[in-house]
Amino acid sequence: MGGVMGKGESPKGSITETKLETKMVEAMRRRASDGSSMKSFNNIILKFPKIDESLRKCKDIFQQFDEDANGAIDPEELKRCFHKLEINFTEEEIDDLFEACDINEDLGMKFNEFIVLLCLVYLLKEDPTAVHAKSRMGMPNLEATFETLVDAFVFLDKNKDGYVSKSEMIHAINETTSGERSSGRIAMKRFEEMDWDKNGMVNFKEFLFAFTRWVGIDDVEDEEGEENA
Ligand SMILES: [Ca+2]
Ligand SMILES: [Ca+2]
Ligand SMILES: [Ca+2]
Repeated sequence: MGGVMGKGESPKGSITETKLETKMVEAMRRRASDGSSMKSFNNIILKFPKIDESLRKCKDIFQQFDEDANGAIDPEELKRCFHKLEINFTEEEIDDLFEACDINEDLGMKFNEFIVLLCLVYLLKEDPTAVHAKSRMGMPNLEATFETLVDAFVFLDKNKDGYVSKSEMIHAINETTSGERSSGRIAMKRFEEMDWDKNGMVNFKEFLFAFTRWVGIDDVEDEEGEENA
């Protein structure tokens, strides 16, 4: 194994850092200083069903803000959504978020894109100078789920630089799956899925998109009837 953790792992240069990504990484580093309540990789896996359930409930919120019911939230709908949720982001910030989460570049937030966007808002909205408020966005249940996702990321990001590197992922896996090679292989495969630009580092946005795929959120495409799980 060539890659020992150290200076060489700095993401600078290998990642085109946008303003938004810089903010995201900074917010994650601040949050990381509070530590993680996760004790193991397994701990995260065990939380999947609950996270899945909570995110699916978010479909109501999505539909509420998809005013013309075309299955996507366009930039104007998003601005009204932020206004309604009292999320005081500037136009530029909203545009940046939209662009960052519009993965298929169709100028609309599909359900999975919207969830990632809201979770990034949750992370970014944290004001370190403010007294800890009960709720940042007025959606306590959903925010608890977002907190779990942030917490999981912080657990994986051992050196607290705001990115999960391949070696951190290996570390997390080795720590917990004593001898279980197959689950380690699966986890590595998942890491590779997360790491879109293949630079060996995964940021929180990539992590979230991967997560929506794992729990199957991205399969939820404007289905008509109710799903009976
Ligand atoms: Ca719409
Ligand atoms: Ca889109
Ligand atoms: Ca890291």
